Amino acid sequence: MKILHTADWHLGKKLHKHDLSKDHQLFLDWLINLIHEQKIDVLLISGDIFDLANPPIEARAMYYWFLRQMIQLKCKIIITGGNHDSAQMLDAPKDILQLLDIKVVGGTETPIENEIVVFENLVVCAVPYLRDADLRQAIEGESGTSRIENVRLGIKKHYDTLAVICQEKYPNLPKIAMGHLYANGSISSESEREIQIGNLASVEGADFSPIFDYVALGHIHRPQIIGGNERIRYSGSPIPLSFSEKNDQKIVLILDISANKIQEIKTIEVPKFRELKRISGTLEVVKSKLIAFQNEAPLKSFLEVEVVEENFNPLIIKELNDCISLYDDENAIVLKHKISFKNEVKSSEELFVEGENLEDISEKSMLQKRLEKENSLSDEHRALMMEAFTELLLMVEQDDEN
Ligand SMILES: [Mn+2]
Repeated sequence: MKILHTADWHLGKKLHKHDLSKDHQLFLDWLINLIHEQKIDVLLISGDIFDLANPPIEARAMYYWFLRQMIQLKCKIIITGGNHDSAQMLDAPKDILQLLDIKVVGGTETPIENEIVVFENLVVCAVPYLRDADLRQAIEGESGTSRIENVRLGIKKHYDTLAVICQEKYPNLPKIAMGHLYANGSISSESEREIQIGNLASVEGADFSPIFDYVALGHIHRPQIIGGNERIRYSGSPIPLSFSEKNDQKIVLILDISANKIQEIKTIEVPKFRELKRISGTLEVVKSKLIAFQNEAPLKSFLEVEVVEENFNPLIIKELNDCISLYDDENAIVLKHKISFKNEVKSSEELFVEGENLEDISEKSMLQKRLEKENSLSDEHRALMMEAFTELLLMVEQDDEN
């Protein structure tokens, strides 16, 4: 039996206001072909199908188009909700999708047994992103030493409960757990939203019961193994979702199971449908690089332009802005640009370098910069304010999703 693990598609995602639907379409065409060629039996998508709780119509249409193509391939599909997905939105069509052999677990199920999917000789614990309320419920009556510890305990308890049920009911079958969470030691990029109290409440690889033969994780966009344990993995996102991922090799994973054991875990590279590149230098250098730029991928490249000049000169800023707005090339699109001057005298009040976009600054780094200016605050106070702010941020984001 062959199982394909992927996650973090983020359908509907825009990168600096630029639509990624062509990237997603090319990925899905490629994936359908791969599933067909490799005769995949089960497809696991570990959360963040959509980028937004209320995704645009085009993204929803693409999702259903994909599921429609999959029906012909007779591949079992298991989809779980991520922190970007609305659990209710994903779950809305679940009953009709179930009839088509597509299992959707947008949010936690009651009873918890409903998260267990048995398909031929395989058991899958389809655990979605566990929200604060789910975790509070999980550890009712018992608690750790801090809120951070409680989150970790809540997550561990959820998996342990499933592990006990699976072991009792299906002692000899291979078992896979899905999850959308922040695991300790994982290396994130810039496109994940912080979860679990600002990533403080991380789950350890060792928190997953050894009865799980494989843990198919989502949330972190770089593919990686957790805690040196080959059986606990993030597949990462199939397409780059931020410039920080421009050099990452994107992958999907294929597990080969026979004799009720995982025999092999294969990494399949996703082709690069679009290049993300940074072009930097003085204005003259950048201009000539832009003219000479050659594209090697099917879609136009996305460029990040960074001009560094010696001395402050407003005319250079204007010239750069004109150059960017007039740049119309069949090879590339400039998504963002900025300029800085090495010898610029900055006023102490100035928080941002010239040309830095507001959308590039996270809410937390904004507060960080503000707190740095408060000389009367102790480090402890600063840390407390940051923690409270992180919690508020999480509440606002979760509210957005519902
Ligand atoms: Mn994600």
